[in-house]
Amino acid sequence: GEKGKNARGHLIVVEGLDRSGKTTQCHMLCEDIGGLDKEFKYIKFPDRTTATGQMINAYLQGNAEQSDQAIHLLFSANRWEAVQGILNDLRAGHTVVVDRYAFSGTVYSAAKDNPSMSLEWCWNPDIGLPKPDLVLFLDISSEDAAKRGGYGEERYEKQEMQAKVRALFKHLFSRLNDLNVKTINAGLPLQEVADQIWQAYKNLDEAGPLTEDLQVLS
Ligand code: NYM
Repeated sequence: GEKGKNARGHLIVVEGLDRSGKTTQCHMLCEDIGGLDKEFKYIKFPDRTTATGQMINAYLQGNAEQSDQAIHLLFSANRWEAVQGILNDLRAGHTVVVDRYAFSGTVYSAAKDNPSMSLEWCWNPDIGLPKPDLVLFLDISSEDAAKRGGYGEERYEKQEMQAKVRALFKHLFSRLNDLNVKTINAGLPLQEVADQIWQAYKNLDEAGPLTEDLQVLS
């Protein structure tokens, strides 16, 4: 359909465990959006290229230590520093596809079971970030994820941690009830997952141009 001049782009977030196929699916989604002759932008968090991203990368690879609180806030800062760029793209009418976001930020930190970091505490620094129009949660059991060639060498890539993260994702999404979350069985074959993601995107796109202002996470 014709896009109104003031229509903003959609903000779409893809979330899930390590090895759930997020990055592959983001690329397939972007390719299909581009195929409709629409402009899109792909963003991945953590963005390891920035100053905060380099600190996060060193932490994840085991080359630097950080307190649980400090690394949590660095992950959040790594999103906050990207906000103006995301808003500019959305206002230009581009679809923005985001690979991990505040939801990963909250559940990976909460899964550490640090008694001073409740789920609420972990969510707090991301309050005010642009709110996605659609969250695609690629759900896979930690057992099935582990079968996909095994986890890597980074921090958090252990099955016990992943099982906690999965439970916390479900808990967090059940609590954020004004959020548009679509859970997709990521244990299905690649193309079936891609088809379901595409259907969810089409539903959003066919609902018509977005003229209202973007909301924020609360
Ligand atoms: N991660 C990712 C967090 O702990 N907090 C965050 O805010 C984000 C965005 O970083 N195991 C974790 C999840 C992953 C790790 O992500 C690196 P990726 O998508 O593998 O680069």
